[in-house]
Amino acid sequence: MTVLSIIHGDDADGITCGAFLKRIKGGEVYLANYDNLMNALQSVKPPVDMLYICDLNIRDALEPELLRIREFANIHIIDHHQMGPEFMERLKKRGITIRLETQDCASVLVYDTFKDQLGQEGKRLAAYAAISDMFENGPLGSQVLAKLDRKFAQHEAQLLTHALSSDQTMDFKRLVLEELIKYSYPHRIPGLVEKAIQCLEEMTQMKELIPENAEVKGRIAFMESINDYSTGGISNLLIDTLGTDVGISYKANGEYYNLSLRGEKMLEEHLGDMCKEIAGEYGGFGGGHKRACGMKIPKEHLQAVLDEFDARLN
Ligand SMILES: [Mn+2]
Repeated sequence: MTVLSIIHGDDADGITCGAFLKRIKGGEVYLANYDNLMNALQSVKPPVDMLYICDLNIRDALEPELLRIREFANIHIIDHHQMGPEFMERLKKRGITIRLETQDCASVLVYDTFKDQLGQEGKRLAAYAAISDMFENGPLGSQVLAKLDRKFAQHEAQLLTHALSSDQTMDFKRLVLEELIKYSYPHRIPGLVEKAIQCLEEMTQMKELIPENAEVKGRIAFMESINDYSTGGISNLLIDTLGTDVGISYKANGEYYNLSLRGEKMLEEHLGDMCKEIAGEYGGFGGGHKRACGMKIPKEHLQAVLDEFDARLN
């Protein structure tokens, strides 16, 4: 059997999925993200005959690629990103297995699927991912955390979160993956603590830049990403700094804009569904969770898309 795992390589949840799958199934781990998932799938060729896909937004447009791969490989999707019900049905009919639960993070779902093989220490890593992804109150996540020393798990998890947010180089993400495969404690991963502290300083500096660079319209704060700061990070800090219900940050990427949206804890609207809908209307794609999601749209539609959020949320 030749196994390949395509996982979300940008954050602790995705990388933990990769570490779990590597431990149990061996094979290669491909660190993908929402942007290059199509390329990742296009690169899958025999002799791969077992493909896992985790913590990625599997959208309808990827269907032809999945069916191409299905000709020579079994495909298992374990995820917590929303997928269309009809799309899922079509994939299942072709023998693709899907475990999709939106109330827990992907690593907790992978852990739950293989818990006999991953053991008690695997639970510790699943907890880091749940905390990092803010799914620690999920039906399975809360069980995973129940018997752990909560503050210890939280601190390790946030070191991991912050280090990955400050260093998104492939070298560092690969290092984290290799260490998590060994069930290392995050604070013992070389350089990780320093990167985590650096992230706190970068967050502080970003907060100091927000008042003069952001625009507030009713419940939403908007800001174009400046320097290399992640759009998701800025969106969170917009809410944190300005007290709005929603933060939207955007960054040019070739002919497109990438947008990240974040919502405050009590937000009633489902931003992920909104992203999916609006992106579709403007020739892009998007989606995600209720309070954390994103989209990619052709450059010329940026203002129209921002106005659309303004109209829907204000
Ligand atoms: Mn996730």
